Amino acid sequence: REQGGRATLPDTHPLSARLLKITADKKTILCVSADVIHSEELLEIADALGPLICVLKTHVDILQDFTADVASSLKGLAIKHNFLIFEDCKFADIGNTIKHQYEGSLYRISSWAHTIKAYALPGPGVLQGLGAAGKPLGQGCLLIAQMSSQGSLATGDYTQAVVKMAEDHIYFVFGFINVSKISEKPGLVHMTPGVQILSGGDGLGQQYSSPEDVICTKGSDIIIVGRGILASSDQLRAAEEYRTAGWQAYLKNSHRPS
Ligand code: UP6
Repeated sequence: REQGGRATLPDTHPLSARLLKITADKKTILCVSADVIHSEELLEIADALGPLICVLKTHVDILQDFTADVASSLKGLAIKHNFLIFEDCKFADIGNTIKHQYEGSLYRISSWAHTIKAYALPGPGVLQGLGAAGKPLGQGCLLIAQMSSQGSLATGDYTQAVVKMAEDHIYFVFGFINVSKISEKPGLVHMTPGVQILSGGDGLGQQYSSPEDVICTKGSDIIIVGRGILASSDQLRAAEEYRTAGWQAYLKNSHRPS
């Protein structure tokens, strides 16, 4: 089933449906990870690369100069270019604490990020806490089922338990952070970080796979690319290269749900 078809299945989370529709409409499965420390640069990236991406991933806690205005500008750019905002604050605490972290603090993440991601490690209270704040706003959550980093402990039985938790909470969870496809439910979206056209690592544990490997061999849906684009002297050209590589891999992918 093509992305647009998956989007219309009855048990597909509205956010999955929206994301799959964006990928089909814009012909892109590229999520850019805008890991920069200045808000102005973040907004420039969002505006310049917005037409090429389906998701913009932020790390708001590495910004040196975040303000509420930055969040509203980001929201405006997400509407202008039709992408989702994914704040990559990795929540892992008891439900009550992460509810505060998600809706409160300086960042008020639930008011501007369509999705966040969480560790399943503390148990389903994580989703109760985040869901209490995010569900009424129409936001969703990705569960970290596997990690791209070397020696990750999120493997085997742990990964299987995360899949079960996601499938039990599809009212709020709409997908995974994963290395390879782990659920057959077409409404759950698989998003993979650690992507560069040239494989290798960063010397700090990150491991890279190519868009073709991630999509065609591992069966994922979305490629998350940070430094592969950000470190380029021509970010627009690099983003176009990743958009094309990702979309060609998507078209070739025999694993895509049918
Ligand atoms: N990220 C990973 N691996 C994971 C989960 N998240 O790399 O398992 C995030 C990092 C970073 C981005 O926090 O924001 O994805 C990858 O950036 P890079 O492409 O520059 O390595």
